[in-house]
Amino acid sequence: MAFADPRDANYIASANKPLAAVLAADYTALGTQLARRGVDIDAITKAVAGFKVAIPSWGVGTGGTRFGRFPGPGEPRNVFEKLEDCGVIHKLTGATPTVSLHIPWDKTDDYVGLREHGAALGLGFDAMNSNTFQDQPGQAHSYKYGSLTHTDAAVRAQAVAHNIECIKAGAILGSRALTVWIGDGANFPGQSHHGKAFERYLESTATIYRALPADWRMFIEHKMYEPAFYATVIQDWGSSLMAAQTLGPKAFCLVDLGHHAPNVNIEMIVARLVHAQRLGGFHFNDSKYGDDDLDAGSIEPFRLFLVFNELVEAELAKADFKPAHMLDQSHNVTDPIESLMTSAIELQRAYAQALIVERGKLGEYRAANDVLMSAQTLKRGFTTDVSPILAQARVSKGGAIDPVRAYRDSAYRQRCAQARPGKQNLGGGIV
Ligand code: RM4
Ligand code: MN
Ligand code: MN
Repeated sequence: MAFADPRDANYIASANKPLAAVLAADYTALGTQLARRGVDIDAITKAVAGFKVAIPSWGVGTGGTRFGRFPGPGEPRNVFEKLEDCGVIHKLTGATPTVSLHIPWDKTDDYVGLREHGAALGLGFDAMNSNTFQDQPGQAHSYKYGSLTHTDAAVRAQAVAHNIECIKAGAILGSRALTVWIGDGANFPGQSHHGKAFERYLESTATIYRALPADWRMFIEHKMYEPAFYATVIQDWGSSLMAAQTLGPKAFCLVDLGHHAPNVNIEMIVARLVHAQRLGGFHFNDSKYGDDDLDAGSIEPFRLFLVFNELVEAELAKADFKPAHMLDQSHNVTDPIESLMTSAIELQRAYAQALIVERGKLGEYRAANDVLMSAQTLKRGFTTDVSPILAQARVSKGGAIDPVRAYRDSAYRQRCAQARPGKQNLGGGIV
């Protein structure tokens, strides 16, 4: 089998060549269509080309469920190899210049080397993620009954110290944010005092907060349930917002799209957090039932569009509005590189669809209480096929017109399968 390096500019150019004429024709046709709506296609393409989303380091390996894990060929065996796969995603899509690390999964004794490895691949580092939802070998205290909110002060101190260690590692890497998600909660009524657990959370996170460098932010990630199945300490955006407002101006809320009850109106949550000026960022993924961590836009693309519609409104109202975009997905049955590239593109799609909404008209229909035309005007953005804009934006960044095809044709995965002989972890678990 012939291998090619999918990160190589010449390779990408040759992969693009046979597709360029069709793209040019489609782009021109879409441009004409949008011009009739008063929308300048090149301005949209430029905005899409500026869109960035971080890759979760834990996403490039095959995930798993609590029933099992089915490893794919050529999985990265350490954080350095994870970065290489992230480099492929970024070169082909032009949309993912940063990686979000998870400690201790990505722990290394050479953060300077890791930063340099990233720089050589064109990658920087987004938010650091702490992990106090699993015990690690040799750890003094167990997190079985909680971490930052544990009843025992020694366990809380250990969890706080871990978060501070994540900040220190991130400072070497050039990261500027810490994401805190805890699994703390209760499986049974009576197990935990809801009020006191939240107070312990505020006390622990205040210590972490004080360790943040001046230009850092802390993202508080809420999740309704799992692993605590009855009550989770930071279960919703209300708890998250209260915590952020109590902690101080560097604390923000992080919305993981999979962390809500089915049918919850997430775009409303986004609008409220924007209003409170506490929307820190997102973990994008999609889901049907729970925290499924499926590819962004794969189940409910309209909901994703509606979230981006709020973001575009916020962007128009405030030029420096820049929430952190991160993916948080788990790939069980697809090639992680393909899923992550596709997800990054789906986010750009939702962004482009939201950008082309005729907002002037929408405002007029709203003011006149023309409900049907308001709904139609908004939906027109969603039903427009913006694919040529996305492809053109990728080309402008040196990326591929068809990233999945270019990736498959390069046989990168097959090369990894040879170069990275199996680390066969057949146990269950989330990673
Ligand atoms: C959680 C949450 C966190 C992620 C872990 C792996 O459900 O989404 O963001 O770090 O999973
Ligand atoms: Mn998440
Ligand atoms: Mn999750």
